[in-house]
Amino acid sequence: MLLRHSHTSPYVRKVAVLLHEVGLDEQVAFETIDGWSEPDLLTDDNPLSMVPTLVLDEGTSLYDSPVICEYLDRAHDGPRMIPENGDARWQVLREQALADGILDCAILIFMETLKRPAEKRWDWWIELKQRAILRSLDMLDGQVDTLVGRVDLGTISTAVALSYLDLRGAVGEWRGGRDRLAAWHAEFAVRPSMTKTAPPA
Ligand SMILES: N[C@@H](CCC(=O)N[C@@H](CS)C(=O)NCC(=O)O)C(=O)O
Repeated sequence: MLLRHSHTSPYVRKVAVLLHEVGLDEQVAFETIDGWSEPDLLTDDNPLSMVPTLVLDEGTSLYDSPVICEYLDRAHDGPRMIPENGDARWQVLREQALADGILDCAILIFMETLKRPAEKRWDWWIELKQRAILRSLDMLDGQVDTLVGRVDLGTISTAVALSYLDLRGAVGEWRGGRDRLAAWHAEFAVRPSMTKTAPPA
C-alpha cells in the first residue's frame, strides 16, 4: 500500500497514528505530494487532489481519511480502532466527525489569514469558524471523562485535531480554562504513535 501524504496534513497524521497503533506502519509506504499544485500523480488517484490518498496494491485508491481509517482497521487482527457496532461505534464516529470538523474550520482559518491577501480577508467568516472550534473545545472539555483511557479512532482524531491547533494557532491558546482537556491531550500526545508522526517544526 502507498499513502500519498504531506508532512503537515492533520488528516494524514490521523491515518499515520492509526497505522502505528494497529502495527501496520511497516506495511504502508509514504510518498510526499502537494495536493495544492494538482499533480497528475495525485489527481489520477484522487480527482479531488487531496491527501491522504491510499493506493492499494492492486491499484485502487481510497479517500478520504475516514474511509482510509475504516479500511485499515479491517486489515489487522488487533483490537478494533472503530467498534463494530453499538453505542461505542457511534461515539467513536461522532468524535472523529467533531475532530475533523475542527480541522476543517482550522484549515479554512489558515487559508483566510495566511494565504488570502489581507485586503480580501473576511473577518466575519474567520470569527464564525473560530466560534465553531471554541464551542467544540468546550464540549470536549465537558466530556473529557469519556476520552480518558481509550485508544481508538475517536481519541486519535481528537488528539490530532488539538495538536493541529497548536501547529497553526487557529484560535490562539486553546488550553485556557480547559485544564482537563489540556491534561488529557498532554498524556495522549506522548504516545509513540503521536511523537513519531509529529509534523516537522
Ligand atoms: N476530508 C478530507 C480532507 C483532506 C484535506 O483537506 N487535505 C488537504 C491537506 S490538509 C489537501 O490535500 N488539500 C489540497 C486541496 O484542497 O487542493 C480527509 O479527511 O481526508
